[in-house]
Amino acid sequence: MKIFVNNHHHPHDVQSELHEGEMRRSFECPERLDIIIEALVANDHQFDAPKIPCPPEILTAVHSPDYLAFLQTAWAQWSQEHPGTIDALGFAWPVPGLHRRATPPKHIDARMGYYSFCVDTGVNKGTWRASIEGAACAHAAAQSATVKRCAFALTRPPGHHAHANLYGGYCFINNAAVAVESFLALGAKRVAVLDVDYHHGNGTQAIYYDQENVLTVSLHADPDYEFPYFLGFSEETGSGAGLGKNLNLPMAFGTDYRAWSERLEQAILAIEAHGTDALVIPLGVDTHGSDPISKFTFEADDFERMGVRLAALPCPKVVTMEGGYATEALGSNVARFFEGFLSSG
Ligand code: Q9C
Ligand code: ZN
Repeated sequence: MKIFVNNHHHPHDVQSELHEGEMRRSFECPERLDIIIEALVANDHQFDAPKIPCPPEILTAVHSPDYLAFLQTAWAQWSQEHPGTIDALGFAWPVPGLHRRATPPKHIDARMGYYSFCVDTGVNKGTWRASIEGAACAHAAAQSATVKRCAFALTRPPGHHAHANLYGGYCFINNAAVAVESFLALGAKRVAVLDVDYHHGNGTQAIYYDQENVLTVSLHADPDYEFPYFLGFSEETGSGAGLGKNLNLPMAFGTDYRAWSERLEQAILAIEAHGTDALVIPLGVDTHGSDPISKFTFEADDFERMGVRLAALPCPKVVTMEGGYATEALGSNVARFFEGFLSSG
């Protein structure tokens, strides 16, 4: 299995996250990726860097052109308006009732809110480069998996919270959706996304909500009590041609792997019924009991069990790296997942 690693993530090191009413460094930090790489090196894995950028037609299949243009220029615009600052953060949002104009706003402070959905996600000088390299990793992973059955896009920032025209939840480019579009461009007809991160994959759901050929499934903490709060409920089943092609499996705080894995079997039945010929797995290990911002109770062994179970699904698979913030456990949790995932050959 090839692992496509993002070698341009370090400068995306956001110092400003509003957490429990105070500012702190982001939980989504560069050490995360370094720690995962270290653990995979210890397990004799090797790494490739993507050889080409993600093709523009793949990026624009996932994100709107104005959103991509915003992301690419946000830091330049921000630092011109606010010289000497280290992070760009939105603070005003066009919530319903405040928003009648059809056109995007001009001022960078307004644009930060217009293209985001929460205040936990800062942008800095390195955000665009890190994000676009992540898309290259996801694209390369889909190309590799089409030939060699599976591949891993080892990248940060994560992607599954990013919508077509919104960043948030530490995510900017939806790498899982990039892998979906790359699979489709390579001839896959019926793709599924199985999101095992602790948080609902709201961005991926939204991107494919009305699409019949892409099934989106997410197992996650109940959004009545957990981020992203406004999407991820079980009654969200898709719309239009995509009706029946979105499956949300929300679970209570304290959920352990035994209970979670029963919902996983339900997810797998849906993936089989879809006639899936390529699978994308947004992998978050923030389900671990020691995660500082999450409330499931998985143990290290459980990630290996999960890997074994997912390996049994018979189509080409791309795994994308999403959340996981317990820096002591992060490396071994990801390594254990791949011990299971690759154990049967
Ligand atoms: N200050 C992923 O796991 N932010 N994103 C919590 C606490 C939401 C997590 C706010 C967490 C987003 C990819
Ligand atoms: Zn998460």
